[in-house]
Formats: sequence, structure tokens, C-alpha cells
Amino acid sequence: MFNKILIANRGEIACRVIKTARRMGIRTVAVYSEADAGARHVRLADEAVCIGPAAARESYLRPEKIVAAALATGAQAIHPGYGFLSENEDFAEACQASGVVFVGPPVAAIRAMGSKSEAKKLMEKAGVPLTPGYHGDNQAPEFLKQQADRIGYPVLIKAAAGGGGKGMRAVNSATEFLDALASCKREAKSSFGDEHVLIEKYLQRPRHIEFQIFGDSHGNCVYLFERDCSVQRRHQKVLEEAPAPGMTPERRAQMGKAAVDAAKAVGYVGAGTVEFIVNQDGTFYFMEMNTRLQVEHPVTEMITGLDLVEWQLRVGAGDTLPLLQEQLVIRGHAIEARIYAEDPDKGFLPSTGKLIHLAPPQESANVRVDTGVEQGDEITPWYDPMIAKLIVWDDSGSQSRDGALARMLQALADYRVVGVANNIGFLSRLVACPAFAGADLDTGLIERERGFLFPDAAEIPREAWLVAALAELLTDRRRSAARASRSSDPHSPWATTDGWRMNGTALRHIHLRAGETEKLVSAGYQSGGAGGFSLLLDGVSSAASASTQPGTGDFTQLVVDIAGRRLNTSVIAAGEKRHVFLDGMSYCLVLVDPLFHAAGSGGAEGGLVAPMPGKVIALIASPGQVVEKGAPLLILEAMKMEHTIAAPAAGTVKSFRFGVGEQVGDGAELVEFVVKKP
Ligand code: MV4
Repeated sequence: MFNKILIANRGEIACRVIKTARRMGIRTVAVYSEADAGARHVRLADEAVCIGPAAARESYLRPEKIVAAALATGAQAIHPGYGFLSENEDFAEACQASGVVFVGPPVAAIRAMGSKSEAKKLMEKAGVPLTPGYHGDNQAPEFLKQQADRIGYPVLIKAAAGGGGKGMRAVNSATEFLDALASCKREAKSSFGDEHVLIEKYLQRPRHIEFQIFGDSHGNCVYLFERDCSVQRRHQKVLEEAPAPGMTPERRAQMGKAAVDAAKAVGYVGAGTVEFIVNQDGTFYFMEMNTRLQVEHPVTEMITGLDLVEWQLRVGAGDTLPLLQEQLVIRGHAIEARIYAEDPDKGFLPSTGKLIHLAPPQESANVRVDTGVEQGDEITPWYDPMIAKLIVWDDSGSQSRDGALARMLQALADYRVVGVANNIGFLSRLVACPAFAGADLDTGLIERERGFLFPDAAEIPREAWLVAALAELLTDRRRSAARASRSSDPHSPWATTDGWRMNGTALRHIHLRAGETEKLVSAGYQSGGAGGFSLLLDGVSSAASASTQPGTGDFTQLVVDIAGRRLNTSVIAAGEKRHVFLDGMSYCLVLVDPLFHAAGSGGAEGGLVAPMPGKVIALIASPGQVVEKGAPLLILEAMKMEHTIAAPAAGTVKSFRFGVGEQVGDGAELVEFVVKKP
């Protein structure tokens, strides 16, 4: 077995490989670009080598740099992960030529599977079912039209050099064929430099079911069952699961045998995946073979209880397969969701920025998080904006898939991300949508369920506004307690925030906005010191209280009771934004300080002006005092209500323009305030 390996990748897969290597007592070398100097995979590895600038073509896609790093550190093998150079035959060859083991299939297998038409010929020879059609060299339009007529419409014209859905055209009738063919050939010529096409029977509502296979260098090869990856968006997998819903033992054995025959046909060694396109009636056809460990391999690991990276390392070191086919058993059901920093409301545009708050769900035997980032890390535009893969597993017999669905919904609800847009809400809706929950699967599911998956801007529930207000009230309480503890007069009535006043209780007004909607939550303090509030929102008053988990300095775990309904929530502050996590959904509200209207520049410089006529009834701060953001400065009585005017930022109170009892006009400057320079 190797005693040191280099991982030629980054992000979650690099971290994942390091985790297995460490468990096996193998030392690890990470490679990183300048943009990844502080990345998690670098922190987890025993050693790390910088291989160049941020751009992947200058770093992670440079075989010579990676091989040089392996030689320089004495790594005996290189694990390529997926993507980057994992299916690059030149890289595999460069490793071999340098005496470094490439943890993957032989170069010949990569080469054979790299050409779609070659792959299909190999499969045909191995007796693997191909989609009914014509894949030959005769490209005469009339001949191809005869083939289409023979196959029967609808047919699919596919560019032989295409892939991933590019260069495909469905033709529904004979009259359309020749025009569609000409157009396909023109596109294939311009896109791929090769106008060869193949004609296939068009499968409507197909499923994508792939089989994990594993071969060793002693001629053994097994299948580790299947994964259903039909839920895709623009040919990118979104959800994957194992086993495939509706798969029968007989069909599984038939497809598994076909997959193993395909692998043996190319002398396959290592982890590989044979992809099938499957009709709703279960008839299946070879689609393509991938010569790498796939992103979605964890669902296979969860239902078999195996570690496929350990198998890769053992087989790479020349061992025979750890288990034989008859020793492999499916247990339970697993589902994986790919969590991305992308904005579903903006066409899934990638979102970059700092992960201000990142709290994955608690891991267990049923919940696994494979991630390459931690709170405080940046999602940069240089690489795939994956935050993590969230995998759940349930083993409750015939209800295992339903159990896995419930666990996924709960885990997604517990996944807190603040700082970048993300697809967690979208994933929750996708897992909950009747088609997915009911296993009514096909590659068009997301498109078909658009109405459910992309609802109009969801109404923000009343509780979300109230939870955000409660977090502000708790913040007030903490600030006042902190100030009182530092004050020379800690028992001053102005130091409290229970709203006590000589003539009754004051109301604390919290203005919040979401998009175009602005709301005011007026908080009255409930008497009796129970720390409860009475919250008035949209004319309805609710008794409410809140408490944080002891010892947590922030509100990541805020337990609220609103009108007798107890809720576990989180409120994460990021500047003026308040991210409220509630009932598995998240809402972004903005704290509005209606009384802060800086004179002059409109920035935080200048002073605080009265937004309405009123009377100054108390000066709380003192001229010359240095205050924190949010510190109460004075109380203005206006519209029969008391308004606390708070510091808009950390800074110094230079002077008050009015004394207690004085009337002030609308727009009058109340405080000369100087914001602390950053
Ligand atoms: C097909 C097909 C329907 N009929 N072939 C898309 C890219 C490549 N994986 C093959 N693809 C398809 N080939 C026939 N004869 C539908 C697709 C297809 C698809 C297949 C698998 C996973 C997702 C897909 C999304 C759109 C279309």
C-alpha cells in the first residue's frame, strides 16, 4: 500500500480523498492554486504544494506541475478526483512515465471511452444493448432518412462528436427530417469540427440510471448497484439516489451484468460508471461510460457501507477487489443533494463572496456532509461554486426512500448559509415536490414541475418578521446590559430596556424591509419582568418571547415562543441584513433605521435629523461620548409614541442641538454625530 499520495484536485473531493487516506494511515499531499492558499483541502493535508495562479488552466489543469509536485514530495500515487485531469489520458500517461501510480483506469480504457462512437462499438461487441438506431459511416442524407423511417418517429439526430446534450435534435415526422439533418450537420461542423451524426429512436421521458463498477488488475470486476440521476438541470445532476426507485432484482442483475461486460470489454481497472438511458417501462440502453469516480459516489457508499476511495487505493496498489459480487448487498436508501452557491431566482447564476455564516447539519450515521469550505471561506469565480454535497441514508425497510426524503428535508432545513445566494430552498422544494417524492422520475422533471419549484416570490410569513424583531429586542437587552455593566451608574433607569416609563411603558419600534415590502413591529414590554413582549404587526398583537441556547453569542439557535407556538429558528445578522431561518426556509429581511437621515451627504457623516415634528424628552448619551452602533442617544416623542434615536454606527456624539422639553421640526438636526473611521 502507498504511504504517501498526492490529490490532484481541490474542494470537497480533495477533502474527501484526504479523509480516507488519513483513515488508512496514508500521508497526503495537496496541490493548490494561489487562490486556494487558505482552502480547506490545504489545511487537511499533511503537505501542500502551490502549483500556480488561480486559473485552472495555469494550475489544476497542468499535468507537468502536478507530476513535479508528486516527485518533489515523494508521493507514490496521484488521485485525480473528478473533473480537471481525471479522464485525461495524457495525464495518466505522464504519471506512468514518471513512475507515479495514476489512481484510475489504464490509459487504453480512458482512450476507448473518450470517443462516444468507439465506446458504442465496444459495447455492441460486448452485447450491451444500444439505443435502436444507426451509428454507421454512411452519412448520405437520403440513406439517413431511410434509417429514420425504419427506426420510426420521433427520432433523435445526434452529433457523433457532441456530448452532454449538445448537438441533439428531435425530429417528429419524415417531412421534417432532411431539413433538420442539414441543420444538425451545419451545427456539428461549426461546434465540433465534425459533421458526423447518428440517428436514434427518441426515448420520451427517459430516466438516467448508472451502474457503479469496479475492476482490479487481476481480471475481477463487480457492479456495486445503481444510482438514479434523472433529476438534472441543463445536463447537470441536481439530486441523485440509490437504489433506483422501481428497479427489480432481475433488471438490476441484467443491467449489472451488461455494465460488467462493458468494463471487461475494455479491460477496465478501478472505479467506473456505466450510464444507461432507461424507458419508463424499464427497457435500457447504453449511453456512455465514465472512467472516473463520480461526484455522486457517496450514495453508493451509503447503501453498500463501503469506501470507494479505499477500494481505489487498494486496487491502485495492486490488491484484488476487497469483496466478490455475491458479498455485495444493498441496505436502505440514500439521496444526495448538491448544494451550490448559485441563485435559482437569477437563472442559477453562480454567486461569489464570503461565507459569512456556514452551519451544516449535524453529521451522523444517517447524515453526511462532504464539503470543501468552512465559515469565513470565499466562494470565488475561479472554480465550480459547490458548497457541499449533502447525503442522507435511511434503512427502514420498504419505507427507506420515504425515510430518506424526510431526512433530506430536515437536513436541508438545518443547513444555514449566509453570504452567498444558494440553492437550498430550491432543493427543499425539489425533494418535497410530488413528482420526486412519488418517484415519478425522468430527465424532464425540473422543467415539468417549474410551477411548484419556482413559486412567485414567496409571501414572507408573519412569524419571520416577528422573529427578526425578537432578535433585535434581545440585542437591545444585551447592549444595555453591557453598557450598564460599564457605566458608573449601572442602575440608571435609562440603562434598562424593559420600556419602563413614569407614565407607562414605551414601545420599541423595529422597522424591517424585504424587497418592496416594509413593516413596523411595535414591541411593548410585558410587565412582570418575565422578559416577554407584546408584538404588534399589521394590527395584530402577539405575545412573544425568545431565548438563545446558553453560551451561544449569536442567534444561530434562537428559540422563540409566538402566541404559544414554539419555534427553533436562527437569525444571522450581516450588516443591515437579518437572515431568518424558519421552518426549513430562509428569509432575508433588512433592518431599517427610519430615524437615521444623515444631514448633507446621506452617508453616516453629519448628524441625525428628526424625520417628523416632535419633542425631545430625554438625552441618554453625553456630548463627547464614544458609542457603539445602536447605542441609544436620545428619546423623541412623536406621533404619540416614543422613539429611541440610536447611533447609526460606532462613533462620537459631538453635541445635541436641542435640550429636553424642546420642540423640534421635521428635518431638524438633532445630534452632531461623527462616525468612527474604519
Ligand atoms: C437521448 C435522449 C432521448 N432519446 N437519446 C442527453 C445527453 C446525453 N447524456 C444523452 N442525452 C439524451 N439522449 C435518445 N435516443 C435524452 C437525452 C437526455 C438526457 C439523458 C440523460 C440524462 C439527462 C438528459 C437530459 C436531456 C436529454
